[in-house]
Amino acid sequence: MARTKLSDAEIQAALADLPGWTVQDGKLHKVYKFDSFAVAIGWMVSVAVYADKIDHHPEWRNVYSRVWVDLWTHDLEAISGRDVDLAHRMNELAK
Ligand code: H2B
Repeated sequence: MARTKLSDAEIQAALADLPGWTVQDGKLHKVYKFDSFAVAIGWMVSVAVYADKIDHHPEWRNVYSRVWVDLWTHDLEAISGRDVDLAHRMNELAK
């Protein structure tokens, strides 16, 4: 999807297909819980490789086996299709 601002309706439609994701403070938000720190970091590295490839980078915070993620497009100060793409990839890589 393009890096263009999504409408509220488009965001709600996208969330229906993104288990665990919500909108919080205007950003796509999810907290991932993994089996260990090593698994969490491994997932973050996999996500980081993809994020850099598509030039779209997450805001996130790791504590032990949890990762708090906020996705939004700072160039637009909005949620865009690229955030939805990255959220899908994060869920896929967490399976
Ligand atoms: N990541 C996110 N999440 N939002 C952006 O607006 C953004 C980005 N812009 N990664 C990119 C980098 C931009 O700064 C570069 C120049 O393409």
